[in-house]
Parts: sequence; C-alpha cells; structure tokens
Amino acid sequence: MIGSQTLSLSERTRVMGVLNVTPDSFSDGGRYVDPGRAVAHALQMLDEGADIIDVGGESTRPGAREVSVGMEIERTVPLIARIRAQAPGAVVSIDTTKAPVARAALEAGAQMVNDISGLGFDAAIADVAAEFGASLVLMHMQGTPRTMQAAPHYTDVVKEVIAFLDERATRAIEAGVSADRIIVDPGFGFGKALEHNLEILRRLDEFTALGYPVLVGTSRKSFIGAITGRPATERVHGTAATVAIAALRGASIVRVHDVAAMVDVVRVVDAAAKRT
Ligand code: HH2
Repeated sequence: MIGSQTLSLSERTRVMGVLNVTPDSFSDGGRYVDPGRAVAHALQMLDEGADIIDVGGESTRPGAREVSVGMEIERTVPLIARIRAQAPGAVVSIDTTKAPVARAALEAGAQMVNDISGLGFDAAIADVAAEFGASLVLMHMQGTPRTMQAAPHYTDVVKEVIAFLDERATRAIEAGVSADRIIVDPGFGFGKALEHNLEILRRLDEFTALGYPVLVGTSRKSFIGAITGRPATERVHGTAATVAIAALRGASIVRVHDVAAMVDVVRVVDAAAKRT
C-alpha cells in the first residue's frame, strides 16, 4: 500500500519513474537540474503511465560525491511541492539516505521514502517514515557508493541479501513502520558483479517469498551494458528484458528512466501472466 490513497501493489506491476535532480547521475545527470524542466519531466512521466515519481538529489553511482543535507533539501523539496501542486493525485517518493531530507520531503507532500542504504546510513529514516505513515523502500547494498563495485563478494548472494532485507524490515517495524508499508529491493548494481545481478534476477521469486512487495531497479545499469556493449542511454531494450523478467517473477514495482516503454512492457507481461 502506498500513500493515503491505496495504490495496491498486488493488482498489477507498478512503474516508478526516476527523476534525478543531480548534476552527476550516471545516465541522466544534469538533465533536470532546471526546476521547470524537472517538473515538466515529472508530469510527462505521469502522463506516460508512471504510478510513482522517485525524486533524488544525490547520485549513488559508483564513486559519486556525497551531498549535504541542505543541498539535497534545496534540490528536492521545492520540486516535490510543485509536483504535488500540479498533479495532486501523484505519488511521490524521495530517494534519500538521510532522515532530515526524508522529513522535509514528506512535509512537502511525498508519501514514500526510498532508502538505498536500507537504514544503514541513518536509522532514523524508519522513525520518520513511521511518524508520517509513509511507505518505506529498504534496499540492499554491499559497501558504500564510493567503494561498492571494487570487489563485491558473496557466498550465496540471494540468501545473504534476503537475510539483510528481512532483518532491516524487522527493524523498521520495530520503529513503528506498518508492515504493509514496507517494500524491499535487492539493489541491482549496488556492490554486485554481473553474475550476482543475474543470479538475483533468476531467483527473484525467493525475494517475493519474503512477503513484502519487491522493487526492482535495473534501468540502464552497467550490468546491462556489460552484456550488450551499449552506453547508458542506449540500454532501453536491455532494460526491457530485465523489466519483463522482473514483472514475470513477481516484482511489484519497477524503477525506470524510460517510462513509456516500460509501461508497455509491464502491461503485456501482466496481461500474459493474468495479473490484470
Ligand atoms: N538505483 C539507483 C538509485 N536509486 N533506488 C532503489 N530503490 N533501487 C535502485 O536500484 C536504485 C535506487 C541508481 O540509479 P539512478 O538513480 O539512475 O542513478 P544515480 O544514482 O547515479 O542518480
């Protein structure tokens, strides 16, 4: 369940559109730094069928620079308020690892917090989500964005990531987040080698068995480039393949840059899999 309105996550695969208001994101850095362009892009993604807009003010690409709380708030909060004003029905998520940023975003009208550190950077994120009755995405990452791709290592990546997500979900519930507001995410590309990403995709049903809705963020990521040999902006077809597999294996939300294309992909998969 997401937002005060009940956005059901079992009925069909939901599409989360990425809106990075950063100068350095790996595939769209700098494109939406201008607030007018950012709002227009959000409205366009909603028009194309996005169910959720995920606003991020800090790039998490490997080696990215850290951003201060003040800067992250400045980049994201006025934008969230403008999106909610112009599209009152929109569900907005804040992509942050910092509790003060999450709080400011929820006050401005966001209904969901997307924490790529799974409470690892700032555990108070769970308290803030609980206070606002917000949905909370808990993602797994090995290491930090600065170091994560150096030498990712697992004995059984699926088992280890599931154990982490289970433990963090329990912590969030202990902090007062309602269990039906928790969403888990294996964290494609976050401290994972090509084989780890593929293993997770192959065994995605083990994640859904945990009992929380699963979010999958493969869009334009480098493991797709490693297979296709294409740069980030030319990975739409490769992304479509991963989104189709994820939807078929029970993902509830796919986080994507190319909304129009991926809405078609999930509609067809949902129809074929009789999810609609
Ligand atoms: N991936 C990115 C950012 N946030 N959140 C979740 N829940 N899952 C993901 O897989 C995920 C995420 C990285 O992609 P992007 O936002 O395009 O790039 P950057 O971090 O460089 O801004």
